Amino acid sequence: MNDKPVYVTRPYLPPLEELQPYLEQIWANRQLTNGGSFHQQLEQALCEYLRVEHISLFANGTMALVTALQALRITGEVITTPYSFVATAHSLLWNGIKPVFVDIDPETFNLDPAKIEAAITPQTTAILPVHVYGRPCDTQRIQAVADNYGLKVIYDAAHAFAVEDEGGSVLRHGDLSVLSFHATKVFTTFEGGAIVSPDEKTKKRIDYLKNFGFIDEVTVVAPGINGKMNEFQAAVGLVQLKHIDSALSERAEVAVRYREHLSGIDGVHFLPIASQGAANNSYFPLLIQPAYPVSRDELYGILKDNGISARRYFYPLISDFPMYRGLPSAQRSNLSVAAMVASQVLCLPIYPGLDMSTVDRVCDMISAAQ
Ligand code: T4K
Repeated sequence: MNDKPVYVTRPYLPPLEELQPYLEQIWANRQLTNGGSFHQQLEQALCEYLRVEHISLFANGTMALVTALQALRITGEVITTPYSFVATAHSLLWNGIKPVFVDIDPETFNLDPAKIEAAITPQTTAILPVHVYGRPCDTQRIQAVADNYGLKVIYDAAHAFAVEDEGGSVLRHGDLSVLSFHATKVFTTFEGGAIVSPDEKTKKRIDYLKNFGFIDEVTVVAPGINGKMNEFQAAVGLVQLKHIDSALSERAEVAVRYREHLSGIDGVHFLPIASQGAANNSYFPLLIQPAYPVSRDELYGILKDNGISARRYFYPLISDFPMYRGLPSAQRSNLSVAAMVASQVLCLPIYPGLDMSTVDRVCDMISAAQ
């Protein structure tokens, strides 16, 4: 057994000396937060890199989700996916909104657009889909349903940094998109997040909502919150951004290696290769199906015993947690695809700096269980 633990992800950290000048500037200026110069620079740099018009930075992705719902004054019921990190649905509860779970598509693991319509009631005001693993939702079909019923669409794009489709950034879809820059994400500011807005007016509303509702020294126009990203986080982001392309290509190399070594194993299924740009390899999920000789949980245990920390993202389903399972839409019969995927999924280690010999070792363990 190799004694160095292998995690499902590790943050890419740029050389420390690259951060030094930024820290010196913070120490000299003593502007630590509240929209300082690094905050402004990072908003600008991310707009350029992601090719979007308006970005508002946040302290973390969850606060960004909660604020996005506030910004669009969403109330009543919101249709969402059970197959995500729990923060997606928690952001609804924090706004006093009832989540309505709809099943996922068996090919993409994203919200199934064909099943949304049946879940709409007079109380429905919005759809909150997730680009799971950074793979784009069927944005056209979701928008068509939303337009038909006058619903807003907020994308939880926590996994979808730098993901594009034929028309450009996937973040341009819907009314708002929300990113996470947590330590486990492709692009990180330690903790952090952002909302992408389509216009200046919406961005302004979001910006005052994240700063207690202040629009000037003496005027508060809404019951805002403190959701601001600080200058240290923004500095980390500016340095990170210089390395993001190589970090993304290192991830892509790991994904290619897994596909080469794991294809053809009975009972091991992976998502199809996305077209170029339409995936950031933020995760490498497998489905461990009945044809595989041991169960998903047994394989998880075998890897763990050998120092490999694969993760069952996203098991349990959000709808199985105590604060959700009493909802009518949380019933298993309503979410059979999601339940099946959650029982079979295993995300393998993938991150920049993961060496190929470790990737091969993981593949050998998966092959050996045959
Ligand atoms: N929406 C979606 C779809 C999301 O996936 C998330 C977050 C959100 C919204 C909310 O965004 P934030 O508010 O978090 O910005 C992690 C993350 O905490 C969470 O950010 C993420 N999704 C979720 C999918 O994963 P855990 O509990 O699995 O993380 P943890 O601490 O077990 O870390 C996983 C592995 O990462 C560790 O085994 C080692 C490595 N790691 C982790 C940290 C924190 C490091 O190497 N360094 C680190 O600092 O939730």
